[in-house]
Amino acid sequence: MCNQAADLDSIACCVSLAVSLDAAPFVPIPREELHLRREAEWLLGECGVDTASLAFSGELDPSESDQIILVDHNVLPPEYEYLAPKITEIIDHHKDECKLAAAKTIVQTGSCATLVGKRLLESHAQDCTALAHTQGQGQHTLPKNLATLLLGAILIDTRCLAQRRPTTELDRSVAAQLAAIAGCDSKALYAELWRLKSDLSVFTPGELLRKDYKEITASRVKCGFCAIYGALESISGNLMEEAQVFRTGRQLDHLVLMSAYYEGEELRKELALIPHCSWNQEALAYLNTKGTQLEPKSIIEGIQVYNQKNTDWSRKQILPFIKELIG
Ligand SMILES: [Mn+2]
Repeated sequence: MCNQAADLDSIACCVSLAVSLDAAPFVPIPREELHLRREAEWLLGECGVDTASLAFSGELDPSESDQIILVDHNVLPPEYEYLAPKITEIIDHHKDECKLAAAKTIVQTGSCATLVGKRLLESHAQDCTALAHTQGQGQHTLPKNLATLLLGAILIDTRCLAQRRPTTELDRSVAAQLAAIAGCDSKALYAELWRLKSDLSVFTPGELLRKDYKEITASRVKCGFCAIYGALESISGNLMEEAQVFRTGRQLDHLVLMSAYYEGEELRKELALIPHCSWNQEALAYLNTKGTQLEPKSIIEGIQVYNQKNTDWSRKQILPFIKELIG
């Protein structure tokens, strides 16, 4: 089961693990929203994964499974909390906030696909050794399409292994092993994935908000986080008005918009809080004490947009801070 944002990392981990274990990959978003994740949809196609083989929300009752493995998250979203007794294993790279009794592999790597890739490379290597013993032959490696799928996720999450944080040595070593199996040009694969991910021109503001979304609840305060891969100013249409509609529709107390984009070679990040309210100052001050380095940048439709000077941090770091604040 992948996380509620169902980004490429999450989907790649879920699909490759499910194929390897002969299990059902569960993607907890509506099927019609997969097309918003163009890079994921494209890479699945390139890797020969038929999206008909994936189960989306409403298509499968995960509680009917005896065993569920969580990938790319370690806390169940509120609507899936009832699955807690079924969770047998967790593979994740987010901050460990897990209260579930399950086998855990939680390591803060750049991409969860690194951890799933490591697992699958090891299990296939064991199969290979077993085969060599019984049959005295055979290189039994991870299938090329799964290696490509996982490699694509690592490249997107680590900006082609170039970003200082969160890229780790483990990301580099697993990516190198996967690239050798995939036999593709990592730079070209990354360029195409990034192009698809950052081309926002094909989406309405409402779609951009739904494209990469996570939600938390703490002390009955509900807060949503939209990740957007482009400068907020560059988005045509009434983004902030749509964000207000989105917030009201999901009954959120707060909505955080986080954007990331390149200006030439420079990575830029922005953050905006919706609605405009007194809580915002408290949140900004708290985030800045943690090192987020937010500075006023511009005002869009009456909403203050902040420049996030600490570009090493993404939603993975910011979300737990907000959870601490409201919890
Ligand atoms: Mn991830």
